[in-house]
Amino acid sequence: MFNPIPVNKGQGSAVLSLVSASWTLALLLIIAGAPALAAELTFDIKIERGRVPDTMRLIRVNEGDIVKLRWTSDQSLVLHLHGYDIEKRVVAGAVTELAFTAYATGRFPIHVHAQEAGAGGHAHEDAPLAIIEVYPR
Ligand SMILES: [Cu+2]
Repeated sequence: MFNPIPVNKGQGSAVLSLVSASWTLALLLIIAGAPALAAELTFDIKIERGRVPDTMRLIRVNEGDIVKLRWTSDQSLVLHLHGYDIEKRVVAGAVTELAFTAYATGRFPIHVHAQEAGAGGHAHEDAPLAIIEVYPR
């Protein structure tokens, strides 16, 4: 009579921990579900004499991703991400982060605006510095 009691206790707690483990797993799947769909992506991009290395000129992300572009440049300049219409001043030698959520799909060029350019100082006839491609999910 005294033997089955500790055995039962052991089985009971094993079942309980199994149940709580599957609940933990279910919760983890629910919590991880949303971030698994949208990634947070950081790109370090170096501008030298107004140019980005060819390997970094095309940036591919997916719709909904949180995109962080970390720029460094040997010259101070202003970046313009078209479509999203974000302008960022990059000061030579400092890291400047241009962050956005890729809610719109398509192909979006990043242009350099001369630092001293006023409201009308676009120079879009130049090839883009880099291109962001946002793919639909
Ligand atoms: Cu522009």
